[in-house]
Amino acid sequence: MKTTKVRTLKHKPLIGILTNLLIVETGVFSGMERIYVNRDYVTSVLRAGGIPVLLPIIPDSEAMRQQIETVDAILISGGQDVHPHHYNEEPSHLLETVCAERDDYEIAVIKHAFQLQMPLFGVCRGMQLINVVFNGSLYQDISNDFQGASLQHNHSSKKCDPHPVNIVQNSWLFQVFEKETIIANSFHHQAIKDLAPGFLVNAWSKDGIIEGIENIDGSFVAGVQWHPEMLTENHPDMHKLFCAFVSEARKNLRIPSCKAL
Ligand SMILES: [Mn+2]
Repeated sequence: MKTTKVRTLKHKPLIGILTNLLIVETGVFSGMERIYVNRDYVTSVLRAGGIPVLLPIIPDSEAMRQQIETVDAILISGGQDVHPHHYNEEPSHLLETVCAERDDYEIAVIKHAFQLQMPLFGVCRGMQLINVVFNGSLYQDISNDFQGASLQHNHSSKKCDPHPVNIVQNSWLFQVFEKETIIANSFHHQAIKDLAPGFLVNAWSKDGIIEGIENIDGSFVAGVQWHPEMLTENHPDMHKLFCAFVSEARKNLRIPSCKAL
């Protein structure tokens, strides 16, 4: 018998997780490209009640549109520096690895998902890329470009000393945490310079780095500069953050049979 594949409110939302490219360095598959994402993203989405779906970088824009229309929300993972051409700057000597193919794909995904009013949440590079797509800019290297950076924002080990982050009242993020200060890990050498129009800062570090943004009007777009996905197992605040994103995705379940429920 033919079945109709329609998701309803009874289903968990599908969270599309944008992935990265890795070139295998050793062994029989040396030189081959792999598609991957850190497992923490998958685990955190599952723990928060979503179904993780990994979305590989694909160069065909029509295929990309179909690809992202299969999910209910997009989680933009961390990774390389965004190429500064995307915010009209030349590369500085402190720019680190970039991936043009990933930039192009993810910029197209963010634009199309936003047109579809699909919830978007960015982590680290993901937040920075959101800011760039909506016409903001970045510091290419905090230590060189941002006067007054006093905290260690770029830890080299997963077991870093976290830095505190102040949450801005009346923001979506404040509704999530219900507190003015949280503790965040920090693995970034870049940061937002000019905030994109239409967004507000919802989190600051004490030395003045933007640690979170959200859009003011319209469909849900937000991001944080730290890596909550690495913390959800032991930090209830970060689990709540993923739950809040998944609940935004749940609102977006496309449900042709909704009225019949
Ligand atoms: Mn930081």
